[in-house]
Amino acid sequence: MTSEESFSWQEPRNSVVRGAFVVVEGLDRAGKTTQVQRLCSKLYALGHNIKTLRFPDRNSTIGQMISSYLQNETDMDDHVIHLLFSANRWEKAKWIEETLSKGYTIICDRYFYSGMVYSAAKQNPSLSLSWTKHPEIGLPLPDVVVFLDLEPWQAEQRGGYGEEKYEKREMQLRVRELFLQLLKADDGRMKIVNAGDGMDAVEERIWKEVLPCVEAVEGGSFGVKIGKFKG
Ligand code: FDM
Ligand code: MG
Repeated sequence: MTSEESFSWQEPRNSVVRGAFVVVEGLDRAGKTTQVQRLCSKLYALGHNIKTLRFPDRNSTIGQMISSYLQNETDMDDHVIHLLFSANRWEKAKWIEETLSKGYTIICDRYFYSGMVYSAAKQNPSLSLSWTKHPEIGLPLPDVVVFLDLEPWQAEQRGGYGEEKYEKREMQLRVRELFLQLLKADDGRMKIVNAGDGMDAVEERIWKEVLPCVEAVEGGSFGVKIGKFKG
């Protein structure tokens, strides 16, 4: 049973001011997919209305172009692939806003934080971290972002590593540095979680960061309006 099948069809069971927009970020093989599923199950068991999302969304036409690039089947200019990743989010922007307004909390596996740091990590001189932000401006802003932090050497020891384009030590080291740089400049919505230990410990840490935020947003403390990324 995938998280998509188990969580997407129910009508909202609880009436809330709006759903929370929760993003889980991290390096490749940081355990995001497992943790997203666990988080959804726990929230759902408590009666929250939940939907999941992941980027890249490989189902759309743009998503298929991205997938082919990641699998080294096609090559593209660094700016072009960056803009496709961003377009892939814009395809879902309206759905995100409507779904949150209906009272669903969305748990999202990667978002524009990945978009920015993976592109900037390529060290293309005309593709700085600040350049990468521009196409993301105006996208729905998450209420909380959990960054699952681990050292690239730990990720490498996990199954399936090295299959896709960016799963290389040098790249992952720069991605991690850039994630940490974003965290330093952040307004407090990004939470760093040590993801180097066992799955249960990591799950508990994520829960401590996410549950209070979900309860506050659903209860109305963050207002009805969904924020927009300002760059
Ligand atoms: N990735 C992901 C990007 O480079 N930009 C983006 O905007 C997003 C959402 O795609 F290496 C990278 C990160 C990762 C790859 O992601 C595929 P998954 O989560 O491993 O499927
Ligand atoms: Mg991957």
